[in-house]
Amino acid sequence: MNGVTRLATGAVLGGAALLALLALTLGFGGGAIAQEPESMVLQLSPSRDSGVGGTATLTEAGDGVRVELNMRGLPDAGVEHINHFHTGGTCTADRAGNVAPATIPLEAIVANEDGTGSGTTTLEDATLNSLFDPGKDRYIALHSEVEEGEGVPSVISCADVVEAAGGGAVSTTLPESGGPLPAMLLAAATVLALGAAGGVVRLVRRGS
Ligand SMILES: [Cu+2]
Repeated sequence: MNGVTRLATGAVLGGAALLALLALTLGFGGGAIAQEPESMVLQLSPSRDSGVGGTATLTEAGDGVRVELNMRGLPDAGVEHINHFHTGGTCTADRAGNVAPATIPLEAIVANEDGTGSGTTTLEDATLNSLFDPGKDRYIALHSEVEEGEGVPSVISCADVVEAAGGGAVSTTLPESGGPLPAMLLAAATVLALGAAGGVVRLVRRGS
């Protein structure tokens, strides 16, 4: 290994160390192994042409997971919509008529005048890892209005409880005060650090 190579390697390693430091600073991990984000957002999309969509924000709290649903497009103000985690199926299957059993009830949502509605439920002793277990199909389903004597009404909005392709969450969240997402900051830092490391390597090579 000649001096130039050593210098270049040092620059790259320095860049990597900087990246690791940035990752830690931004709250990713706390060790060498990346950890689950503390909050995940799932998008509920309409089933059966309901036009009802929304988000489910799952946040790991000290003693469980808080599940917050924020819906929009609800057709009738004042109507209560029950919703649950269903286990052993998917939204696609549900839409095809194969409804999986409801396993975890969530706080019912009452539609506001503007078609929005929200509900928050804390699932004690749950973890994001357990809810997002890749070995278990799960979905969050919001039902249409309960009609007396008609059993559980059909699902009108649905989100599969899965992590997005690429291994990350669908998205991570910050408090609603806003600001750039950590992932974006990390990406920017990565570009900067790699650019810096590359610049040093180029300088070293040019000098040789
Ligand atoms: Cu249900």
